[in-house]
Amino acid sequence: LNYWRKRRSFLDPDNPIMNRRRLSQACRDRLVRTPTIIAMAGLPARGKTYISRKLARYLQWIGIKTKGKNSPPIPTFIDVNTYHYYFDKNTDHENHLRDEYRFFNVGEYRRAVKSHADKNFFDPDNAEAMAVLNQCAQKALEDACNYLADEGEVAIFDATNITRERRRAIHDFCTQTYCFRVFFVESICDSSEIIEANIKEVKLKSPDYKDVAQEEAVADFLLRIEQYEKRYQPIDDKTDEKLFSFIKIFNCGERFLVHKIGGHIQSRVVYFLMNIHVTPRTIYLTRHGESELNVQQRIGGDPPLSINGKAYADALANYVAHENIPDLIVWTSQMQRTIQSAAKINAPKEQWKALNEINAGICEGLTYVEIATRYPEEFSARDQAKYHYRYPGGESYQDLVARLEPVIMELERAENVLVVCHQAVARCILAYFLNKDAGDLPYTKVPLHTVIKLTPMAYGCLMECIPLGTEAVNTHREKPKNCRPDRTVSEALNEFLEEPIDTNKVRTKSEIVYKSGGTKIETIDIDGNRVSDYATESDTGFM
Ligand code: ADP
Ligand code: FDP
Ligand code: F6P
Repeated sequence: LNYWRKRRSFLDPDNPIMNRRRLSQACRDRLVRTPTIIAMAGLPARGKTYISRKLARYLQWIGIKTKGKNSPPIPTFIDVNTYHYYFDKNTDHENHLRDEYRFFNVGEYRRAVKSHADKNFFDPDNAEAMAVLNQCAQKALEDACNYLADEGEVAIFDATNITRERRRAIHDFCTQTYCFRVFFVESICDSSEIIEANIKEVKLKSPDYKDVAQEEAVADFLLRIEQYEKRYQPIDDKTDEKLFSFIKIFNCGERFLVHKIGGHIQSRVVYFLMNIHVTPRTIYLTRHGESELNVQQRIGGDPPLSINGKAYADALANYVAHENIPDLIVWTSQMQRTIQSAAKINAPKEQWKALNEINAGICEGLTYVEIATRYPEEFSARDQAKYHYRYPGGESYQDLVARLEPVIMELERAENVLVVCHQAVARCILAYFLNKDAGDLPYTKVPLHTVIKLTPMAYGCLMECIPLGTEAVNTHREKPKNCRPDRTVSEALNEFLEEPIDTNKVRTKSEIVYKSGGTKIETIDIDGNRVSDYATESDTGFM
């Protein structure tokens, strides 16, 4: 990626980037992994931030880097004269927590300078305010480009970008100062009901309207939109904007206009944007009931349900009947244990091969103790990089995510769905909805006999865990402290064995019976603690 790095040596004629820049645009566009700036466009309250968040989450999940380890910290203060950003050391921790920040939202940059802005701040005749807005946009774009020059593959630049002049500046900066691609996503909406609902759902919670009464805030935001309307020039392919790559989304996906799509990333983005919707719905996720191999702590295989597992199948059918979910569809894998778990549910069912459990290759049917004994190097290699580790003859979590992408796309298109799947598969699906990193994903606790209810919200996902009150073993294995590849077999085993090695006796510390807390519906985390009702993507308590 050094290749894309510029600026410092931008004026150096020997700089290979300059040479690359001399390559024709056509040649550059044929490169598959050219970093891409996705620039949003549209009036306020048109879902730009919603789309940015969702897109960033999707791209990150499919393995396209849309944020770095060092995501841009949010400045606490900007001196608009010197154009210096100040970062309060005390907020480092907070900034770290905001590592979920996977796109560059100009509103955040602006709020760092002017925390509360009313309609007057957005008046096009307010030259001082316009200068601040432009500087914030410029700084956010520079940060986005620096992120791409460093390590990112996609950076999402979330601003209104409503004038042709601004879009031209973005395009030229990204393609000429850097060698990036630019893709505009414009959201257009003329439904006053949608706009008012959007304002009520998200804008009233903005720091801009802290301590402002609801009615006053809605009225002010509508006037803010009017200020923007004075300058608004939609993307126009009758002007020189015909050279740009863009998608226009009309009224929440009622209609699309797609123009000059360039490359792999843009076509995936377009496909994703054409599948998402904003209709309220709930996704129910559960693992199958306890299986006969779960009882023996063996992984994989295609076993039937245990006695406890059958009780869960009854409890699940009962739960679904009581929830009264409109037009529910049930998806299972093609393995016995999920099909049996869903058998008694009164709803249409579909089997997906893509939902089958991770294939553990040569380790299928073994206990973790047996794997550690027979294949100690494999065992520790897995815990060193569990997401990327591929079982010999089997799969990795990364493979699983690729296999599950069509399922996620269908989940985006669907309304109420119950997915009955497996431990590793459920972790991948949860990682998508809860924005989990690849490092955390394979260790997410997803207990048996628990329904996880996911309700997508404007900027996140509400998660509720509902244990259905039937006992099951715990199949979760913690990451060992010592994952060195050179550790001995006995070190590997003693790390998680309760008693001295006796490979005939299949008993590990993780073989603790998980007792669920009755049938009362409550929002809890896996350790039994209550979590807040609104679980944002980063604040789910679900680890
Ligand atoms: P903006 O960033 O454009 O000011 P937000 O993203 O903050 O707007 O608005 C969020 C709201 O937009 C959510 O309530 C969401 O349901 C809604 N929304 C999502 N997609 C669209 C769309 N394509 N058009 C209009 N509204 C949308
Ligand atoms: P946001 O909704 O993200 O808060 O309301 C429009 C707004 O963003 C303002 O808050 C922000 O100052 C502005 O957009 C930034 O974008 P522009 O510079 O493109 O107007
Ligand atoms: O133990 C149940 C199970 O679904 C196995 O079939 C599968 O191999 C395993 O969980 C996945 O969990 P982990 O990746 O933590 O081994």
